[in-house]
Amino acid sequence: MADDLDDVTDESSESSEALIAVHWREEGYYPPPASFVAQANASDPAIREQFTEDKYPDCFTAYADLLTWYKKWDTVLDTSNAPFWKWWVGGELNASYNCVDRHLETHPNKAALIFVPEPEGDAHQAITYRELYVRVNEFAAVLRELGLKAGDRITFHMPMVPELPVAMLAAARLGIIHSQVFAGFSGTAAGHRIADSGSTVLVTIDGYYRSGDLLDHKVKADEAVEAAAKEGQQVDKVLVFRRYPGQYSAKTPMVEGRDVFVDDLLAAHKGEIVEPVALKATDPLFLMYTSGTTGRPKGCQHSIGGYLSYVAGTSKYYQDIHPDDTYWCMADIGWITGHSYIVYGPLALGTTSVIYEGTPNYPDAGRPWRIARQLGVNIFHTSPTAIRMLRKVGPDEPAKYDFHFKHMTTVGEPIEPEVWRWYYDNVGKDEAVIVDTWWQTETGGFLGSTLPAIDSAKPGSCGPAALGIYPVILDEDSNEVPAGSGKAGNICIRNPWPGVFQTIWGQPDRFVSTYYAKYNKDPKSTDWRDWPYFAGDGATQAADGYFRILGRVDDVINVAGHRLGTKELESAALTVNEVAEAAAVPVVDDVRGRMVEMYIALKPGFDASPEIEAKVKAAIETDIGKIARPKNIWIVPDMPKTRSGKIMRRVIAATSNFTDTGDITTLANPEVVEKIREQVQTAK
Ligand code: 6R9
Repeated sequence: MADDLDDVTDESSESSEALIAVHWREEGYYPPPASFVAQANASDPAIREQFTEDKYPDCFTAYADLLTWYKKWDTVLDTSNAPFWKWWVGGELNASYNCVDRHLETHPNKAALIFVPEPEGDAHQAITYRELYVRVNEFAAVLRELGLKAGDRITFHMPMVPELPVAMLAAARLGIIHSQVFAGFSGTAAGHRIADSGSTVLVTIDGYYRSGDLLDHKVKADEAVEAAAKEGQQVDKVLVFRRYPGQYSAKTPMVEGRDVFVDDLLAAHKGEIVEPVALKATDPLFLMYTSGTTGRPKGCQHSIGGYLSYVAGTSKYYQDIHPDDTYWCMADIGWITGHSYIVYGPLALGTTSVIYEGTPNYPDAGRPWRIARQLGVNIFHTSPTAIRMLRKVGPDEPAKYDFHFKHMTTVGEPIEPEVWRWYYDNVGKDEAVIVDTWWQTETGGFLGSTLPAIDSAKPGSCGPAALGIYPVILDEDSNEVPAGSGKAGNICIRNPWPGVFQTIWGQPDRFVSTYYAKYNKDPKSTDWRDWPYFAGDGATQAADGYFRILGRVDDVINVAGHRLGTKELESAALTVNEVAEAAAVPVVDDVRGRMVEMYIALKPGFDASPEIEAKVKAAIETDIGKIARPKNIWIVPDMPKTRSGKIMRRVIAATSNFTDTGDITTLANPEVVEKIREQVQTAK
């Protein structure tokens, strides 16, 4: 366990985002419009009383009852192997059945998914629940033929196309644990995740559109297989979906015996039915990799029963999803938001979920609003980065289109009150509520948010805790930081909830040390009260109980809502021969919220040059992907260090952000700070 304790040490907080948090003043309240309240799933404030601590954990049966079970649970929450919580023990269900089959009785011909390809001339494709049923069954038949069975892992490296949810639901039907890797990640990054999860099958696609370019995606699969092999994991089969038969895939090189086009395999399974397997509620549904302090990504393991009940419940009460809504979450299914709130939550509730292939501002900033108008979207869900971008490039665009949202969400990073108000006024047109939802890959679903018909929204704050979640802000000495004190601390959740991840795949000690060890005083305790969940975010709580999230307190940088580990970035930079030392720090950015700046010190005998910068950039793109591209790379004479030789990221971050470096007199080389400051700040 000790190995990974550095996930939460003081050194980690050296470069924390929370340190550079922008401090906003308290904002006014925005109550929900009466039209929204009149139709909301939860409009009676008494709902909170059903989730108070004295009714915990049984309160969550309201969420589990939204699902169809083969067998009901015997125990709501089993804490005997703390902090590896088990929800709905004894229960049996199938996620694919809950998201697909059961809706055939009530609305088989309603669209489950509407796929909007990026090229605007291409027609959108509505996939009804019945068609989804057929496609999921046929793909499940393919997976079964390959010999995959419950408990095996499968990796998807797929963009935003409907084949991805089909593949996820097909895997879930058989109990195969899926691990979807964001398509923007490099082949090498996918390879690490394949190896870590022990997948023998990779599912990919020939190509897809992104900002006007048709990207060759299959090439990444070849790199991924190679990278996985280097780590000792053999991939036996690569299944390739054809996005553009004829146009593109004719050129796709296929490795004999390993690579197969999915449509060739499907031909043998037309109309085949694969009965959903009754699985234990505590069995894993999927892995979702996220970045942490050490270079190795963490495969967050989510359960079938706990996770699905939590996303169904929060989709109902927080997203206010009704079966006849047209719901569009413009996130990517490669991230947890897409898993929970494009696929599993909305489909469990039997609504219509929109999948958009492209970027928000391609070909122009009116695209999202044209899609909303054309499809009659009434619930819209996106990130502050997308809102900032749309506001910047097309501030008046929304007014040009006749669309009407009743509900809008923001997720993934703090939203500035200015940006919030633009979203409210221009996109919501004074008709929509906004929920600012704070949560994480690890948490499965929302932790902090307003109940939209009950609580007023307050720009810049996510709101109070979600139903049945009891947060607390703790300082480094485990003291509670009181609400209204204006002080920040580490936000923790005092209790387990159904959506919480079960473990880090293959790294149970790291799971305990990263998330639970910091505030646990008795490692043997089986009482959940002894195991506060450490979220890794800095936060304050106002006197009204609303939380404001300030950013990460660990070595994670949240770029446009995507988590990047500083260690991952630094190890990539260190693969360049000339580089002696590397430090990644967060810098405030107008559009992306935060970006990465890399500081590099070279080995003796090398001089700074644009070529070395280019090599560092290329190394990061190869190892992680284009999303990790630094805003700036600074080749500096030396790194500011403590006497024990630790790089002082806090000092470097202050230089990048033009903030106060604090006391530097105890450094081993304080003189270098001034040199770096001059170099960087003059250049900016
Ligand atoms: C869902 C998701 C998690 C980290 C989290 C926090 C930041 C997420 C936020 C927010 C402020 C919000 N974060 N939602 N910060 N306000 N509404 O984003 O998961 O990719 O794991 O990121 O994102 O720092 O710890 P994930």
